[in-house]
Amino acid sequence: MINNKNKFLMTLIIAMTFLIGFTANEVYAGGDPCQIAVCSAVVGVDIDIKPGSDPNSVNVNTRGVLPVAILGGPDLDVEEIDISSVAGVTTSVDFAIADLWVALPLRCSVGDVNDDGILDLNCKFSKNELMLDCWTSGLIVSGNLLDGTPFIGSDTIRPVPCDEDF
Ligand SMILES: [Ca+2]
Repeated sequence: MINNKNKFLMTLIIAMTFLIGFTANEVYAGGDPCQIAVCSAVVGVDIDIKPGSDPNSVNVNTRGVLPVAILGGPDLDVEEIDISSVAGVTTSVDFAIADLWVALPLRCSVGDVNDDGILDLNCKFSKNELMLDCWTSGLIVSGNLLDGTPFIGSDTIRPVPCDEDF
């Protein structure tokens, strides 16, 4: 288990670096000046996969959509999110660089998914595009606010039906 945990942490760090680079490249591609102060100040956000479920059991053998909420809070007004910048990448306990595959949400809409009175951004990802398998451990979601500030957050996935003792 310690070995798997270390692998997971390594994957998380590499995937986050990868996604932040992806986000920064998007800013460049848009022709906007990416000021160092803005690019380095990454906002941490709360992600809730399958809102209302815990653990987040996801059938990796079926297609369909995976609902992923970016939870609004006192420090995050989800209406300030540039929806076109939202992207996800799965983390895996059996990490390989080739597994890093950025998926864009099929669609996102604003609504209060957890009934706390604060709006959330509810996105649907294609399970197929996320390349889910029995080694999937979670999903990292990144994007930009409309002012260019990047944000990132993650939540865990429990792939099913899978042998837990792989
Ligand atoms: Ca809410």
